[in-house]
Amino acid sequence: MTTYEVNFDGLIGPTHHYGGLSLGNLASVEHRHAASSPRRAALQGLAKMKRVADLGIPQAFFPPQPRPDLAFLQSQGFTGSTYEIISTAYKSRPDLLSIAYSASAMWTANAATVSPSSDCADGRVHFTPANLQTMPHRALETQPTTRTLRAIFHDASHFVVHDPLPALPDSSDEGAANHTRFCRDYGLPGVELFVYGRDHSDEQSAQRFPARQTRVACEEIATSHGLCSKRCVFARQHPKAIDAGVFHNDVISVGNQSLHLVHQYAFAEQDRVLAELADSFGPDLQQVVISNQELNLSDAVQSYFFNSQLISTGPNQMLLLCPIECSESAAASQLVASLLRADNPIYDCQFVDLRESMQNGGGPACLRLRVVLTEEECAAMPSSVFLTQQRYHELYDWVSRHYRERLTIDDLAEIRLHDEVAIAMHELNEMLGF
Ligand code: SUG
Repeated sequence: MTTYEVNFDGLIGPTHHYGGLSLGNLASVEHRHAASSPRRAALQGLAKMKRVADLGIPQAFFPPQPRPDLAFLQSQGFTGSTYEIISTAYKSRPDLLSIAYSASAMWTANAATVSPSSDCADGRVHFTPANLQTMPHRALETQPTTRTLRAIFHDASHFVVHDPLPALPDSSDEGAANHTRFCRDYGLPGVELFVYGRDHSDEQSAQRFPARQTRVACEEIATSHGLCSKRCVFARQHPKAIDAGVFHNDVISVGNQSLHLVHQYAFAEQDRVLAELADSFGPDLQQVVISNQELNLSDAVQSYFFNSQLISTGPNQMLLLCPIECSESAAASQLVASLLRADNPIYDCQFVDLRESMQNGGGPACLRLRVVLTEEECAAMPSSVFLTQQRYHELYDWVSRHYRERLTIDDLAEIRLHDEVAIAMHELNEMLGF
């Protein structure tokens, strides 16, 4: 039976803006309160999805979450009509209004951790929605994401959608952005790498920026998914990397099937981690360590090279879908050229313009959740989640008609924006039949 890696991208929402909400994410802080273009953002995201779909890779999407989250503003003490809540929040706490309007659910690599059925003891696909408890704007995503996953993966004979871990600092979880699966073929059992930034017994934790994932969270997920302990590796992020702006592991390491591209400073005790992975997987795991000399941490974070999508297009054939920023960085371009020359499965590199998302710290890989599914499991999901040619055109048209070309923090105060978004979301729900 054929097994696919299905990419679920987040359809970028109509309130995409630059709130400067993520400490430790350099791009988010740098673009704080700059004007965004929700329309351009969504069309860039759609173009990326189409490009992957056109390669013959199954491409699906999650709709944007309802915004603003009025319940969040009410929980912060704002009362009255919708208009009163929005206008008083804008005057007294614009930061909270920005949180309530955040479109951050677009970065679906943070939606959940997913283990394919071939890795799990009960032969079902397991999902744990991420609690995203470190950042208040991201924590708002967890419940709607859980509902979306349960709606799509509703067939209990194939899928288990767990409750998110408790929203406590000790079980802080950021989903697939800190999880990589290696396998010889998608349908065969794999080795799952879980990456965390904080541990109880950690003395050398990162100093400057928050470490968003804990070891406990990783272990609990591996256990509840029923993974074989011999096929799990746990690794702590290098504190130096976190402090250089590597707030998720997918900013410093990327893996697909039996290829792992990893920066020299991705992990603390890197030699031990790579040896454990090789032991668990077998000698045919190809580990390509990129030295700090080839691409220093600052260039890795600026170019987001490691946030490229490494896509299998055939047996032992991979395409690297890089952010366009990599073509503008001398070090990243040289690295791409040398990878293309070297003996590895990468035969092509394409650049994709996702600048609107990148300016908030989200590259190609942040925008997608990888879900490995057999044909039978695929057939157990509603087909409306897939991006067909027709759906692409419908969504393109929907975005073009409803999204603003420009959005600033001050615009969030307008009740007109609230109403426009409500109309757009209503039309989307009708179109998708959700
Ligand atoms: O959590 N940015 C996101 C970017 C997530 C990237 N995802 C992965 N690496 N997988 C974050 O920091 C910025 C929002 C703002 O500032 O308005 C933000 O949430």
